[in-house]
Amino acid sequence: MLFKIVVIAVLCGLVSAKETKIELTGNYYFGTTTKAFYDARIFCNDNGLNLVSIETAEEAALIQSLAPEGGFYWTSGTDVNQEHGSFFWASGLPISLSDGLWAANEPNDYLTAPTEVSVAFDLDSGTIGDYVFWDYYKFICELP
Ligand SMILES: [Ca+2]
Ligand SMILES: [Ca+2]
Repeated sequence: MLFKIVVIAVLCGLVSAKETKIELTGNYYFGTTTKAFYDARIFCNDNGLNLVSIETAEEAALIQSLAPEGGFYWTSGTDVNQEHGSFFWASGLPISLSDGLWAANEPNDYLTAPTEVSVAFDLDSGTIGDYVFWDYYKFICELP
């Protein structure tokens, strides 16, 4: 009997953990804590979302207008499983090096990082840059 109660309690815990409701702003969720890139990606996926793909300058401006605060935010952009320095959004679109979203002198970390690098969005300047994936930043999730 006690065993059954424990099993039920554990199962309920698992279910409620999966059903964590996070409040979206438009199509986005602005994470308030900082996480390493892969932990941020897992957090979004566990909530039925993806890390944000900022495909256009218009979307960058929209995100700036919706965000509750400035700072650096992880996006879905990464060169993992690609040629080093070849960046893609989770949506599948490539992030061209001639893309106007890149900050001056970015991307640059891919030139020296021993592993893949990922893309963070600087909300204050509206630009992106590459950073090592173990850096801690806030993050933005987006509805798939
Ligand atoms: Ca998007
Ligand atoms: Ca960089």
